[in-house]
Amino acid sequence: MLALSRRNLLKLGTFGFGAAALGYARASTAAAEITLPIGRTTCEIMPTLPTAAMMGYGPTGPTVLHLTQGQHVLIHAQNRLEEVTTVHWHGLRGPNAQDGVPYLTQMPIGVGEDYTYDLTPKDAGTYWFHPHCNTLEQIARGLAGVVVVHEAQDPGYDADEVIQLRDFRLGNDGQFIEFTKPRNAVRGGTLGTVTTANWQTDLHITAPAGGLLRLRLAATDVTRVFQIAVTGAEVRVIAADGHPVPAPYAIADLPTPKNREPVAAPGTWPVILAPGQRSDLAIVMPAEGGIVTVDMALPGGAQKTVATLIATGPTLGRLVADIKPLPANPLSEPDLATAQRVDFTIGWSPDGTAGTSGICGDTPYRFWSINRKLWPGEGAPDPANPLAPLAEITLGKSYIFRMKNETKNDHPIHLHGMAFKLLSSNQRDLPPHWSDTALLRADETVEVAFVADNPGDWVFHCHVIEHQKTGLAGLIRVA
Ligand SMILES: [Cu+2]
Repeated sequence: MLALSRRNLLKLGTFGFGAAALGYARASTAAAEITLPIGRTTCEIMPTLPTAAMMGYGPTGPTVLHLTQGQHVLIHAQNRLEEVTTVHWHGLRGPNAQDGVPYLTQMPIGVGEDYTYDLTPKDAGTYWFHPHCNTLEQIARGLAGVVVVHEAQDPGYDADEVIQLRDFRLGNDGQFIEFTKPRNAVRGGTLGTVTTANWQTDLHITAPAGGLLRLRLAATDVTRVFQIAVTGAEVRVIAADGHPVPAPYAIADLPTPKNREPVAAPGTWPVILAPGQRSDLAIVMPAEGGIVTVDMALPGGAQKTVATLIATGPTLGRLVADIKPLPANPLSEPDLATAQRVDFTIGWSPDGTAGTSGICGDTPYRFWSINRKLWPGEGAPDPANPLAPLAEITLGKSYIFRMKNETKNDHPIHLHGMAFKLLSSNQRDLPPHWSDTALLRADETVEVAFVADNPGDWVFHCHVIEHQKTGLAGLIRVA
């Protein structure tokens, strides 16, 4: 279960205490309190070239919090950075006051301050957490962690592992280079230079031979859209964006130089993970010594292995027939017959500039908009000009959000506080599932439906963080 790597680093940076104190990384599922230190760290992402000035949730690289469905937990965030931050719990449906959005749901956590988040996860599955303040720089420097919410009843896997997929923007010396360029922010975003799995370029994980491995993939990059496949084993997708799929399905092939747009075989779908999205895979591990690779698509039909799974020990003899649907989460089924439709157009900004507060990493540029409206940024709001919601919707009613991307860039659109059901795309056959982050590809229109069952002001934004920071964000008010 331990998702931390031994090869990865370990300088204590500003944390000032050793890994032994960090019960959070592998908290008992019975833990009711977790300490989440946030500070500077150093990590060896590129071999022999430690990257300085990273930020981490704890000093030991990628962090996984283990919670249990329905179990109350207090998470004590300790800000030991030299700047303010917050923690947003991506996909966890909780009270608005625990959502971690600066000025909207809480004041930023000041330098040296502590802040306690009070959560009781309604849903089992794979979620993640990150700052919502100076978001581009803080995530780019390493502030992203995974939340595993275990089912109240053990679903019976022989092993359970997490892989965070993300890039770092490093120069040849292993040190950070500029995180954003305006000419990229106005297009697809600024890609990282080193693609990693759990902050490593050559991740190896062992799992029981012949066993059923639950592999939780989380795309926590600020820009890159991953397409993933698994080679060397039978595999089924069992959950997407945290929530179980009704019927586990096989993964479509990756593009190849000969077949750049492969047609998915019936009953299979590609695993495409845009920033913020997750996929839980059930993998039947091969016999002892067998090798399974997790591969990603590269431009031009090339492929690259991002992680290697190695089968060890006497075979457990599990079969693909042993993969069962996970128990459904307690989501409210929208009533499509009475649902009201709300239209959103994801587009360019009507106005390229905006004032900047200088707080929370605000930028002077505004390139993007939703319904031609600009998000003023994560900084302190102007009291004379309070944030107007993009939509005000009624608690308890069903809605269809029709999201139209009128641009040529990918936009993974994330709604805080609630999960929605994917209904349709004007371009693709979508696997049936619930999500909190819907990817809109170029010129794509996607419809999602949900019950507005969580009151509050919820942020609705693109998870390409340069897009979010330059206008592609807004508020949905549920009251
Ligand atoms: Cu976007």
